[in-house]
Amino acid sequence: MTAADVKQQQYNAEQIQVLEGLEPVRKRPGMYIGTTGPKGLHHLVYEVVDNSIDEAIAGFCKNINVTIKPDNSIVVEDDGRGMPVDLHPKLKIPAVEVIHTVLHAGGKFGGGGYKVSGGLHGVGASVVNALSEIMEVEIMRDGKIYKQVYSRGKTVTPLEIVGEAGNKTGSRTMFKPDPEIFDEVEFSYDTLEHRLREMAFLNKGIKIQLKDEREGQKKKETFHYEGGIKEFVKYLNKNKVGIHPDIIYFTLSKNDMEVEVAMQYTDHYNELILSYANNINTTEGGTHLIGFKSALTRVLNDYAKRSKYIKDNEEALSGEDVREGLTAIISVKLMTPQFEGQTKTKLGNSEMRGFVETTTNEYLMAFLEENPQQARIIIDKCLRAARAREAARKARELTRRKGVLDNLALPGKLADCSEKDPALCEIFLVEGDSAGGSAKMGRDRARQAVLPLRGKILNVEKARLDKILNSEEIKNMITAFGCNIGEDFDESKLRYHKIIIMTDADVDGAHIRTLLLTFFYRYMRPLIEGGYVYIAQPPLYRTVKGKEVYYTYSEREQEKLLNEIGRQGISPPQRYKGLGEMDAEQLWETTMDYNKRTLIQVTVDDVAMADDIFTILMGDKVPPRKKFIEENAKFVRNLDI
Ligand code: 0RA
Repeated sequence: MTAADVKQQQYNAEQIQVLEGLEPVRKRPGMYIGTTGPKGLHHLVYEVVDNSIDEAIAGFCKNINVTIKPDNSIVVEDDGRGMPVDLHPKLKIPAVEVIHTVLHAGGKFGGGGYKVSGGLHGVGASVVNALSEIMEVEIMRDGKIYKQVYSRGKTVTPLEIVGEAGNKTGSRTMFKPDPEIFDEVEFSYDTLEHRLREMAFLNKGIKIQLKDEREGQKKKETFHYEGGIKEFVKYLNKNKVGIHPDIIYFTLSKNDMEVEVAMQYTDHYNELILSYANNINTTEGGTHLIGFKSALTRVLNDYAKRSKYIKDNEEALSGEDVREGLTAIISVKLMTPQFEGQTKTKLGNSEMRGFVETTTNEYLMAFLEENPQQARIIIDKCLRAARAREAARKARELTRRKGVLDNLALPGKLADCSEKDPALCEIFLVEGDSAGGSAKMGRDRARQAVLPLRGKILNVEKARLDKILNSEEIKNMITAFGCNIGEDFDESKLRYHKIIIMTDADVDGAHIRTLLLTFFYRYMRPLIEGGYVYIAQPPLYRTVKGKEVYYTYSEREQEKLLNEIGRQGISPPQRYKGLGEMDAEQLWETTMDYNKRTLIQVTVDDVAMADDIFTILMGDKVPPRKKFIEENAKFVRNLDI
């Protein structure tokens, strides 16, 4: 092949992409926005908002308004320069039309700029057009108001001047998601609120307003944080107690890279470190996080040794010790982020590691030296963590030596299954010995194991590991699962690929479920992240009419059933007070039978939110817990994280 052939081929490829337009996006939306479920739906909003955020980061825009309209369309307005309207040199159509009708044109608007923001998929406005039944853009620029309409990826009207703008500038985008594409087109205020608040924290000074104009849910909030991620840390710690007064904050820009860190220690035992690259929550971590963590361990050890808090012959603080109770935000911005990992949320750029590490080394050391009182509080906390960890290690070693955590010594209360392939096995964690007995009798002995739990399990939110390992119920679970906990967690040793929590459908049941989830979340998080944890759905009512037996799972379902079969000639419906009232056969039929049961898979969409929920539900501040339960009372029965 000659060089000319290669050129010709590239040329053809470009042509084909332009000619194809946005049809591929409509054919395979999942490739561009991940899913056509609620996540993908909300992603459309973020794509549009991201463009305005970029305009703000470039320094031309202060205000962004997002409105949910009564017909479930979205309007995003900004007071930036207004999208460019000049003709594209090659395509001979207005730049704004290129942005909205050509795939991947979102990255650059013709100038030399680059997108700092850019949603997870970073696909831009054209994808939003492709997946909307209607999209309208209005631009105020050069004293005029321009308007263009698109639909399902295509241009509907040419760019027109529709009015005078005076000296005002800005962009307004309206779109309505296409019901042919999305399973559900209803926007959630809470979901948008969460992401827009996060955006406002990450981009200090920008004012983002969210308004809901739908009937019955009218609401308006403005997110505006001059303190940026420093205020983010304060917000995350609102239900905890900060143990030193200042939120440590530093930032540095160099060679097209920018890092910003805010951190504060709390009286809690768990760490909450959120990392971002170009405003994207890197839940799988990456080089920036590694750089931060190693600097943190190093600086605190160096300082502690130099200040004689740790003597020469004493052991150094571990990474876990220096992160206990820490709330931190690491936010980096860079030109060409490389996102890796299963969900493309792991930053891969190797240059970032050294940059974050050196910056953290320098600024954190300076903070400790300039604030010896706060430094002392922090080092004290780390030393206490180290001592507790040592006690826990000894406790664990002891239990190991006694064989308690060995595969050989499965708990006596466990009725194990005979199948050995973990992928085929499940374990039911059952509230109470009586329901445990029924579950043991009713189960499929080949693939279903049963572990009865007696009473309330220990609240791990208020205890350190050494105490946790003294709890009989917790030890039983650890041994039964086989995968150990914390640093020693080993997914490959997990003995069941479904861990099913089966508790009563009442307040106590909900509490036990929350205690279990807290334990898994804090000490076996990969269990939840790997999708191994489920919640069983036992029925609320058993109704007999003639020879037919009906089971229903909610008040509403029961009402519906009674309306359908009639109220005559039925034995008074039996409302189960607990699992213990079901016999083995009933429990199998309703809750354990693979073909009939419903299981809810527990997922963590949002680490900060989950941390918040557990802190509130299990922590020691009573007023926020009361408030949370009042606000969420209707959800508590079905709480997953
Ligand atoms: C002028 C030039 C460029 C972008 C914009 C204005 C602009 C785009 C958007 C999208 C939403 N709101 C907006 N406001 C302004 C191009 C910059 C470049 O390519 O360097």
